[in-house]
Amino acid sequence: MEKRIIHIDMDAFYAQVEQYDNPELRGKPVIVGGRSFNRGVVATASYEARKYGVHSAMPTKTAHKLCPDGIFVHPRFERYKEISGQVRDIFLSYTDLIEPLSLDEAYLDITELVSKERSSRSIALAIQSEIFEKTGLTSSSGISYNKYLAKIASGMNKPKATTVIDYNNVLEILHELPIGKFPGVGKVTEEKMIGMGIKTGKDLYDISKNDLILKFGKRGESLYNKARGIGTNELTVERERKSVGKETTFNYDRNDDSEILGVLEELSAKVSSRLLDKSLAGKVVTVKIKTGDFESHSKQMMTMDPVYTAKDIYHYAYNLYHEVKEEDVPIRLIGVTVSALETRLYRNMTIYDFIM
Ligand code: TTP
Ligand code: MG
Repeated sequence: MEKRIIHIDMDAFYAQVEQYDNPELRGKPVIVGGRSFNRGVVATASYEARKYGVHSAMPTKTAHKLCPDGIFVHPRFERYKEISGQVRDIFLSYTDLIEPLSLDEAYLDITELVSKERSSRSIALAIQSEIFEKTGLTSSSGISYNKYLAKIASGMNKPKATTVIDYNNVLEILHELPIGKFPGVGKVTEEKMIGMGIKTGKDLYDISKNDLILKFGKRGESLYNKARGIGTNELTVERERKSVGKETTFNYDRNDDSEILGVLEELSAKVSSRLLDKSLAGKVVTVKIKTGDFESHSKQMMTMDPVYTAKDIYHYAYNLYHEVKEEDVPIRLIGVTVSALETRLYRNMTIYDFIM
């Protein structure tokens, strides 16, 4: 069966996070990596710095030479992980069929979400704009009928792009693609291929399967397929979820209990509907807040019985909120999570349904 796979990849991920967190870096050549002049290596560079030829894995020393006015920043992995988690939660609100490849990229199988009214492109755009709304960061996506084509597509028009590869344009795109842009063709293979006169997808396409197997061993067949748009569409999906949570970041600090509790009630309802979807219930409720100066605090509580209704989750969240929120300390973020999950045997029914 034909599938719709999206590959999403954040634009200049580490550098964009640094620019988002430090507005004075926006629009400037930012180079994230080891700052040691002699031993440092560039992790990534903002698009402004890329204009000078700076790129990932380049020695910091070379980057200094190419871009003397570059702003060199040390990576903050915890922060990148945090944002990666936020992006993951957005993905999960669309589908469970997610295969993360690294902190900043993942495959999503959205086959089931596509309909006459909702194209795969519009789903990708919706996910990207939600990522932008919630994290302030731009991403690029590629859509196709298998994984490696989706990945090629997401890299084609970066940054801020949404690109589709389909049966009608696949060969044209692959023929023109530089050989090094084929997933799985690393630096070493790329050089070997260029040495053999294989510079583009078309050059690869023109070689027989036997010749490829002779020259590249086991990988020959996969290369033969890659030149033709043939590849797997099966995602290696993550393990079961261990918790379901939702959070909201306010656009200004808030201190009004009734206002915040209104949001907490909405978040509880969202967590509930996700648990209902999955026939799950959980025995631990956690409320997390972040104060105006970004201190995180959380409190959790075991429930009497596994909870999943909005009313029950909010009941615990309400009490936890009053334990964790300090008077006169405004907050920036509030979240509620249900964990220690178990499967409910009777889908969407409570014990009361049986009594009545
Ligand atoms: P990439 O997605 O390869 O690169 P990018 O997000 O910086 O830029 P773009 O996708 O727009 O081309 O990698 C994601 C992050 O992984 C990157 O921000 C930094 C880190 N990284 C390294 O630390 N070393 C590397 O060699 C590469 C390629 C990435
Ligand atoms: Mg990226």
